[in-house]
Parts: sequence; C-alpha cells; structure tokens
Amino acid sequence: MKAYYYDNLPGDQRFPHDSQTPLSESELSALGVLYFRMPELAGVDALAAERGYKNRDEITVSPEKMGDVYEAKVKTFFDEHLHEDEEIRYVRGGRGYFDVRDKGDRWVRIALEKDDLIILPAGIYHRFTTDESNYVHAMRLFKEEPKWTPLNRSADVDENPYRKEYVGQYLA
Ligand code: KMT
Ligand code: NI
Repeated sequence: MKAYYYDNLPGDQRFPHDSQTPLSESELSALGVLYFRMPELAGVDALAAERGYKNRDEITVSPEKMGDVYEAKVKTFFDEHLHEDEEIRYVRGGRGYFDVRDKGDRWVRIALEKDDLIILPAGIYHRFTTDESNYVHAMRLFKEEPKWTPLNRSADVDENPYRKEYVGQYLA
C-alpha cells in the first residue's frame, strides 16, 4: 500500500498520478480509512467476524473477464460516489487504486496490491480504478444485504444522512 495526493494532471485514470506528496497510515485513519496487510485469509475472516460482516464476493476486473464492458465498467467505478455502508476491499491479485477525498476535498490515491485490505467508512466520497496492468482480483465484503449501491456525488447526496454523519465524525 502506498498513499499519496493525486496530481490532478490530465492523462488516463490508470496512470499513477503521483504528486510525490505521500500520506501516512495515520493520516488515512484520520479520514476513517483503515489499512491492513493481510497475508492470510484467516486474518480477514477474524476482522469480518469482529465487525459483523456476513457476506462477501470476489470480482475480477479485467478485459479478459469482462470483455467489451471492461472499459465502461472501469469508467463507472471512477465516478465519484459514496455508499451507505462501510466497505471492505481485499486485493487478491493485481493492483488497483482507491481515491478518497481528504478534509480539503483533495483526492488522495491509495495504491493497493495483493494482500492489501482497506476499510472505507460509510459516507466517504471515493472512486476506484485499475492501474495500467488492467487487472485486479478483489474480495468485497458486505455487512448485510449488499447495500452498496453507489450514490454519485451531487448536492442531494451531500445531504444524505450517512454523508452527514461521516462529515460530522471525520471532516468537521
Ligand atoms: C467500489 O466501491 O467502487 C468498488 O467496489 C470498486 C470495485 S472493487 C475492486
Ligand atoms: Ni465504492
């Protein structure tokens, strides 16, 4: 895992966009974003049990798996959104970038690779993309019924109760 400010320069979303300004794990946790290195699945099972997770699935985001819809999917994942539930993502292979907003509404890029696990709190604005390798295999963990419909950023979603709770807890 490596976290840094996104450079906001033009160019494919899958490029690193590394501004060379890193963030530490504690800076991430101040935004409610928790990182764990998980070389063993048993560690994930324990974390999931402790936090009340009941469901999980696995997804491979790649042109081989997704075919013609790959490019469209990757663009959709990169639309800024939030979820009304905490989300855990555990990378099993390949690489991906989760971008989250910081207190000043700047994009922070979190580069994940195999055995990296991240917890994004409910209500945080974020987006996802593969990197230039166009391949990531990830486990997605859900608390209950997958209530992880992406709510794209808008003035309305800014007023969503889960958003307001997140802002009150982490950005106030
Ligand atoms: C999300 O919430 O944006 C995603 O789950 C992206 C795909 S998981 C690698
Ligand atoms: Ni999401």
